[in-house]
Amino acid sequence: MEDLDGQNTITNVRGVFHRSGATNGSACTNSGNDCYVVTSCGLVNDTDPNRKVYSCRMDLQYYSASTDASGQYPSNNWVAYVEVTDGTATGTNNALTKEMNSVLSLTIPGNIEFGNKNIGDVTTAANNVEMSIAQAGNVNADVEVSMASALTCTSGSMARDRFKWAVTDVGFSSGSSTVMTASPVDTNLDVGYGTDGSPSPSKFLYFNMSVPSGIGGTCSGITTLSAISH
Ligand SMILES: [Ca+2]
Ligand SMILES: [Ca+2]
Ligand SMILES: [Ca+2]
Ligand SMILES: [Ca+2]
Repeated sequence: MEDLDGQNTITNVRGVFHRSGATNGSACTNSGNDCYVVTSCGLVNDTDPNRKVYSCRMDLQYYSASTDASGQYPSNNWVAYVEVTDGTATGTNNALTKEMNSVLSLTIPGNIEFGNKNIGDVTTAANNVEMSIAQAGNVNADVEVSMASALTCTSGSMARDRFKWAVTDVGFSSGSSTVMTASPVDTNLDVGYGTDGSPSPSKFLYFNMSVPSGIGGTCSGITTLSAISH
């Protein structure tokens, strides 16, 4: 920035990066969701005696509100506001705008472990597998579930329809449990947006199984879970 009566008369630069709809705009209160304030940015003299170079570092949170077309606030954008204070005159300011991109990301555990089971066992709400899936981006997200093939056991195999998923804590026999399919199905899990108080809200996905006869040993297979926009 430039001040025509000399770089030394520039006393402070305040930087704010905020969502255009944030409460109080450029006078907003610090929040990882929609407002980042640096009250005194770094100032370095330029070789030009009328100029100083400023830097306002802001470490953005992954849950910063998205404002692009598929974001949380598509009609908003983000405003980079810079206010310069001079020892002898009222501060001046300038602002630039930018969209905050949507980042689709969930933390999904790597394993579904049923543990030891006997032939004929059918899981219930009391012993199903409860998988916690947490927000890791800034998009309201669902999970798609699929199982490409049967599970292979030490002897025999377990067909896909021996496994079900649910978004509520119910057993295999419940009407709210859905049989695994080869093609991905939207669970509509609805993992919400993070906030300062709860940066990674999570939801549970429940897995149930019914153990057939004619198998033995250890069974394993691949269930695919993918994050999609809600
Ligand atoms: Ca001045
Ligand atoms: Ca926008
Ligand atoms: Ca349970
Ligand atoms: Ca959906």
